[in-house]
Amino acid sequence: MDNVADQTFEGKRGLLARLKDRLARTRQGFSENISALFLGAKVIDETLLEAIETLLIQSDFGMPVTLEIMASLTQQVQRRDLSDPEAVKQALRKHLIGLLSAAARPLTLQEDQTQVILMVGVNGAGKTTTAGKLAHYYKAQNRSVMLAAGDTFRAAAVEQLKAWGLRNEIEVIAQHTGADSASVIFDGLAAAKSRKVDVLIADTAGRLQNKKNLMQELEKIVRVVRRQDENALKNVLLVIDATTGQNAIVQAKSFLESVAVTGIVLTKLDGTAKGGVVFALTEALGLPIHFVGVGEQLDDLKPFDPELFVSAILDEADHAHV
Ligand SMILES: Nc1nc2c(ncn2[C@@H]2O[C@H](COP(=O)(O)OP(=O)(O)OP(=O)(O)O)[C@@H](O)[C@H]2O)c(=O)[nH]1
Ligand SMILES: [Mg+2]
Repeated sequence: MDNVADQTFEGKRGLLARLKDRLARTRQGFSENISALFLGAKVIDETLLEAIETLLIQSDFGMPVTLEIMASLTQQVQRRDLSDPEAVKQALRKHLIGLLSAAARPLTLQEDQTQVILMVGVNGAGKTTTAGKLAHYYKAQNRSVMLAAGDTFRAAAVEQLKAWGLRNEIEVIAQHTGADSASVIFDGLAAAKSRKVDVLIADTAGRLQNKKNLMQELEKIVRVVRRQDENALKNVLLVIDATTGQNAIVQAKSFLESVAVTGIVLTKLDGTAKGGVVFALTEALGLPIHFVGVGEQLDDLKPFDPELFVSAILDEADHAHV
């Protein structure tokens, strides 16, 4: 079932139930602890606030975000705006949604021309898988999609992307291993334009001989595509593996130095107990989070929805707030 259909069919309640299911690890790491903490607390005191702070740090929210949240909660407690632990939980919820709201932005496609979505990121982050899932996402919205196998370095990369092409029943433009990556994507865009395809999703390598080579290759791809059609490349998506925690931020910054990244896809949220990394990334990079990956199947890519996400990690009942 596709995203668009299941949003209208199941409604937000069903989506929350499914997201909570996929975020089971974060629920064990963060949600269950926070639920227990609020259930156990009778009054607001230092112990409660310190326990929240510890949990935020353990869940990879990062120091800047943790300190900001704690300052806000403490201030509200001192002003006597919050009367009981439940009010603290609601204030936390509101604050968390606020932190993410600016970052949640759907990835919109132009109507009138073929456009390229370039996937970049370190090896193993989930670029190829996300390219396959994105193709499914846009096909479900009745957009025509092609894939370009821009990872010409890793031996099995082309076959892996072709498998996603088969699954989606769409064309994959590819050359042999060792071919010039920019030329594959150039061919892909030429083919996509001549067939009036809406979107060409271009995979790239996550590792070359060294980091400098990789960055030069990505710069060349951007240069070549822009020269071919200056309006085609509106989206360069940095794919980040959520399970790498705070390391993800360091890696992301090194990409931002070379490539004009426009947004983030955060993968493997189903595999981490530390969903707090979403907040740390938002604060550190200031880039929109377009999608989150919550599994390895075709429909395991979801547009990022802060309210659903916060409800899922605060382990709220499925009927609450949605
Ligand atoms: N559980 C889970 N696994 C994922 C997700 N996204 C990707 N994976 C898995 O992560 C592994 C690496 O994914 P790839 O798509 O091959 O990563 P890549 O960035 O293309 O890696 P390179 O081609 O080596 O640069 C695969 O086993 C994927 O199935 C996700 O959202 N959840
Ligand atoms: Mg790959």
